[in-house]
Amino acid sequence: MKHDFRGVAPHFQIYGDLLSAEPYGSGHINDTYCAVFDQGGTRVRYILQRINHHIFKDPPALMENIRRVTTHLGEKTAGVPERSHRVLTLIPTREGRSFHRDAEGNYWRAYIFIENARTYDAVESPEQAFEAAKAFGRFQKLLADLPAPRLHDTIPDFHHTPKRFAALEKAIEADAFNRAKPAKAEIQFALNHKAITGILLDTKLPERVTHNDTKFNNVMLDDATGEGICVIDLDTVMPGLVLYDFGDMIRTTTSPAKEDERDLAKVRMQFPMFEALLRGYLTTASEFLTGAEKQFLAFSGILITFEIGIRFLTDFLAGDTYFKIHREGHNLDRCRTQFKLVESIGQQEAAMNKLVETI
Ligand code: ADP
Ligand code: GN1
Ligand code: MG
Repeated sequence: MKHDFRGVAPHFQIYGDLLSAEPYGSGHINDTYCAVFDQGGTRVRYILQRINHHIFKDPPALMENIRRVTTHLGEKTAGVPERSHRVLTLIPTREGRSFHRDAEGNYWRAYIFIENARTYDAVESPEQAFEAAKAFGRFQKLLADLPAPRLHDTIPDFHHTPKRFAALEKAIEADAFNRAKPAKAEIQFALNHKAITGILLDTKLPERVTHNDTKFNNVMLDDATGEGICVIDLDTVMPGLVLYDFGDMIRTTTSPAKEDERDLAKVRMQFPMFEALLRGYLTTASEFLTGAEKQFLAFSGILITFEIGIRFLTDFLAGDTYFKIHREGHNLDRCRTQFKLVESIGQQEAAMNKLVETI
């Protein structure tokens, strides 16, 4: 056991007896646990999370963002049935704070468990793509009037692709783990695409409150109806471009393969998934998107997939210190799927743009 997650639960305003607590989910960054409590004879689950403070350097600021965002979402959905199923709800500590700091300096938070819904690591149908995009679009819409001040940047320059590219160049040059050789083809692919990195930043696009990590397994789909019921993983909610969010939806919701699939023949952008994604997103986002934003919707998929690809490649070259890995070469495998997908989206970009124009 890496952390005393059982010892953490009593610090939150959760009543009854702790029955069990086990690691949960497949995120790359935080440590997530499901804690089960007996409350008067009923088993109630909660989510406990240790924030990765090596990656998120200012957890109190991050939690201030999450508190503000979840409060705003809660207010905007007041009166909606099953609100705590549709919006993440933080459980305060016994002192009324949004996080608990343990003796080792770890930061913890607790959430109401969203029951009768689940996340998927790979998309299974166009309906799922539609629902995920609709939920993320609604999320952006509900946060459009978040009162000032500006949210904290929980990771500065998170989607600054040219800076991500510069970090890759540094890792290639250092080659600290002698891994440039096995990654030769991927490094070449990355270098060949350097010119696309600045395209969105060079275009004047509005800054909005965005999620910034809209991968498919960060939205919970209702088990019974399939509805995109709740957007989760709010650590990176901060000022950004909506295209970062839509790009990451294309990246994770149009290919049938998992992010770490080794059989690259399975990796491809499926047009019907893109169409469903676009239609789902526009049901909620069309009322605020500008013409310039619409113009880059398809391209955002190429850019964000490339950006995450170079981040995996950088981490592989630098010795796997950022993303959790579960096997040797895991980050290189992930990079390969991303680059294969960049090619596949690129081949269909013109048709994707045409579709955007017709909707
Ligand atoms: P990470 O930043 O590591 O990706 P997430 O916040 O996405 O962490 O949580 C990891 C997984 O835990 C999610 O993919 C989801 O399956 C599950 N999860 C997170 N929050 C909840 C919640 N409130 N209710 C139910 N499941 C959740
Ligand atoms: C990480 O936390 P998780 O697993 O949802 C990462 C994202 C990447 C994603 C790639 C804070 O997301 O930026 O796109 O992995 N989150 C952070 O799967 O770096
Ligand atoms: Mg996640």
